Amino acid sequence: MTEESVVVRRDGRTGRILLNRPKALNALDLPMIRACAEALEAWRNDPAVHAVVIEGAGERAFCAGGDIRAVRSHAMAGEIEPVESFFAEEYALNRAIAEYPKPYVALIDGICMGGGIGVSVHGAYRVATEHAMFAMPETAIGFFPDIGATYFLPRLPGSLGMYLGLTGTRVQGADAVHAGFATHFVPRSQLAALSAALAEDGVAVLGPHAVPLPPFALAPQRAAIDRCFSADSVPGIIARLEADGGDWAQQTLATLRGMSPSSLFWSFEIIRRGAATTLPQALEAELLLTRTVTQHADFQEGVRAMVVDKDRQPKWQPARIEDVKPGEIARLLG
Ligand code: QUE
Repeated sequence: MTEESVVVRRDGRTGRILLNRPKALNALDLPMIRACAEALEAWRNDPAVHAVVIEGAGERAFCAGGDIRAVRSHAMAGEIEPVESFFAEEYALNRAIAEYPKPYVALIDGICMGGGIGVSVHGAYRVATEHAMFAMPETAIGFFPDIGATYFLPRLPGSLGMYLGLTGTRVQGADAVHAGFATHFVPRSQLAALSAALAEDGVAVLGPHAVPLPPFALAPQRAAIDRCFSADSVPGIIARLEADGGDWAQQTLATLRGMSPSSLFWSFEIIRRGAATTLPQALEAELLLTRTVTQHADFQEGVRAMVVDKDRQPKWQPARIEDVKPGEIARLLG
């Protein structure tokens, strides 16, 4: 017997979507994306469904991302069609969530990265527990922050989004509300009660279940983040971090120097452009970039090193930020 990778059901006034591939940290593959999209369409005009609630199975993850391993295999085999379908349908789902006419609530109690952010952050309500962990770590695999991240990252406070998108820094628990990933902070111990209350009474119960936020852990770095990550290029960011010279700046430099240099450039550029576009335009630009980036050596090497072989020793080409040719990046972005 095979378990369903997405469990769709009605619960009181809510439609429920359970991402149910806990051994793969609920990472989204194409059948899961289609199941989510179909559920949303079925409930769109169903008067019995007042709100949609999405959650992840298991203790560890809401959703760790997309099935990037399959994307790499297809890309390396020259199979363009399944790669295109995966991203096109994933981004269409992200847009459908943003434009959904009913309240959409994500309950995030664990890892939420990449594609997991795509099926949560565009909804009206995102509940984070103290175990929630948000990150956009794509520069570590030679990819870029997609799923509409090029729209929402530039809309986070100051240059926080550029910082989080280039470094992949993790944002945990209540910090997710401070940063703008989540809207409500609810303790894990209260999540089952909240879930039941949502089914009974709808989204009005969210506020009363939320608890006050502790201070933002990134508050001490906010000024330096804005100063360094508002530079007008990747080399400009590097120069400002080098000029800063403090502990945070040195750690951030070391992090950036581990990422795909090419990926830093194309991610910087598409996040910068996303500040001035609509979400549909941002998703369209992301889809265009997937076509070239999935053919790039750094994407294939990055997924190999971080997801397939897990040696965490990617060999980037070029290996140094200083050796990236801006003209080649511009060509990839079209
Ligand atoms: C950086 C990433 C991803 C990653 C690891 C990184 C990513 C992604 C996955 C992932 C996680 C669990 C799975 C899976 C893929 O890992 O985007 O198939 O089961 O989706 O260091 O960007």
